[in-house]
Amino acid sequence: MEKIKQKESGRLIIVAYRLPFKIVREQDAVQLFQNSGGLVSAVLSLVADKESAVFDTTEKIQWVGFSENSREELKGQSLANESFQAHPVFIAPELNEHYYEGFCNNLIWPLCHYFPSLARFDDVYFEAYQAANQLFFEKVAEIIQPGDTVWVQDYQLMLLPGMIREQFPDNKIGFFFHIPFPSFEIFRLLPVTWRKAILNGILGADVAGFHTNDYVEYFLKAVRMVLGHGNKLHYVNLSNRIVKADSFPISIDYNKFNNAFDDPEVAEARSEVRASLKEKIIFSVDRLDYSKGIIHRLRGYQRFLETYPEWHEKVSFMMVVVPSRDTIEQYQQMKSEIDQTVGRINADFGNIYWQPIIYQYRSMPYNEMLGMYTASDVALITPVRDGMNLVCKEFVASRKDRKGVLILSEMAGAAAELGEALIINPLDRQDIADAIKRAFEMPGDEQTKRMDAMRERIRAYDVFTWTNDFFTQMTMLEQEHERLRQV
Ligand code: GDG
Repeated sequence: MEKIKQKESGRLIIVAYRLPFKIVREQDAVQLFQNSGGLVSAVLSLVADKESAVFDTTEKIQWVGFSENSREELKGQSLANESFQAHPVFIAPELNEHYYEGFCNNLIWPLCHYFPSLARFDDVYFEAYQAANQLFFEKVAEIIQPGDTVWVQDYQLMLLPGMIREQFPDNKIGFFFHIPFPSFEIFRLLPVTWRKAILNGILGADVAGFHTNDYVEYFLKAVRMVLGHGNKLHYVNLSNRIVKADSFPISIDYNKFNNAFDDPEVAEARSEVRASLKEKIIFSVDRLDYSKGIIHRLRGYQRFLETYPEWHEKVSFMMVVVPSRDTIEQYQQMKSEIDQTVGRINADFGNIYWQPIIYQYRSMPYNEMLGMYTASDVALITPVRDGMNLVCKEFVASRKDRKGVLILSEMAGAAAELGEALIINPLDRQDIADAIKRAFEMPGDEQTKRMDAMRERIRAYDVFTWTNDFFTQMTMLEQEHERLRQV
């Protein structure tokens, strides 16, 4: 993609639920530990290189996010490093409980991941959602200047673009939705006033971004059905403005993962994994969540062991589950079901020489995770629903040796881009079992051919292209507005 020529004049303000660094209070001072997540590095690229930078490189990126520290703890402290100036939003614990745990994680998350039976509809949640979005708005209002561009992130802040637009109609506003936007039959389960507020909120942006074309279509249909605003292709015509809804498939730092293959620590971890496991290695890593399809994956693996006994004692499945929300009963139950299923499979099929599943409930250091990515024959990624899924892209990018097979759920946003993977239905255990067998038997040159195609696609559309693409669309839309004003 061609780099955007016209520089944005003002500063960039990111608004996300989380700040770009963890703040640790130490006696009189604070220490800032910058996150290494995708969004942080993507956003940094917008100001990194003066030649190609999209925003004013003399200004820090302004970042508005929820503070886990109290107002008193942060009083008088500078919350800036060389790249970011943080603006903490303080949300009282009870409000945050209803807003973040309640509306966001007990309602929007299950609905958008097609688990309506887990969704809790509670008026208190929606009131808290409005109140919390208002707190983020007040922080933005304190710092925004003419010419600034605001980029609002994700389902925790769907009302915010509308709030900003109302008070600051001339600033450019972007919005990006990181989880699946659901089909209309699911979206319409939301109470009428809530769904209107959500759509009007998102439409406050100039450009609303989603991972896939399907999500864009679902969003546009919801806008038509709920608000009655028609669209021409990706453009929604409001009385005084045009909003563009488009797909921007988030990606990763391809070079970082590709280069990791040669890192001595990664190479050492790779050798250790290979030496300690059987001849064929499968891995998976995900947060503990019902959307990730962990139980279905285990059932698929069990079916593989039942159907193809010739692979017994020759395969190790390394399954890492990263602890998440395990103080909530539903997650505890899920964890016990996973523990029991792993135990049963190991007991039924294993012997003193062979443990079919090596299961860890912890997060892994980066180098160890890369050792596992690069040592494995198969990445088994089976979410029952996932906005994008970055692990599969990281696996592919890390395979500088051009070997390995990706088995990927058709329900992950990434499946739209990675058609050379073995695409499976995560609810179909036989489909998973057959895909594992096929992966194990796949000739090396076929693995390389598939890997090359996927690697090239991720290389060409990495996370830096993703951000650049988004802001190119913002600029193009502004030019389109100019043209329409002159007609
Ligand atoms: C949302 C959407 C969408 C995981 N375990 C460890 C570890 N990780 C890192 C991975 C990867 C990231 O966490 C997880 O990425 P996902 O894409 O699965 O994302 P979510 O956090 O669920 O977030 C998702 C994403 O937003 C982006 O828009 O793709 O669909 O749900 O980067 O590497 N990293 C380390 N140890 C671990 O144990 N070091």
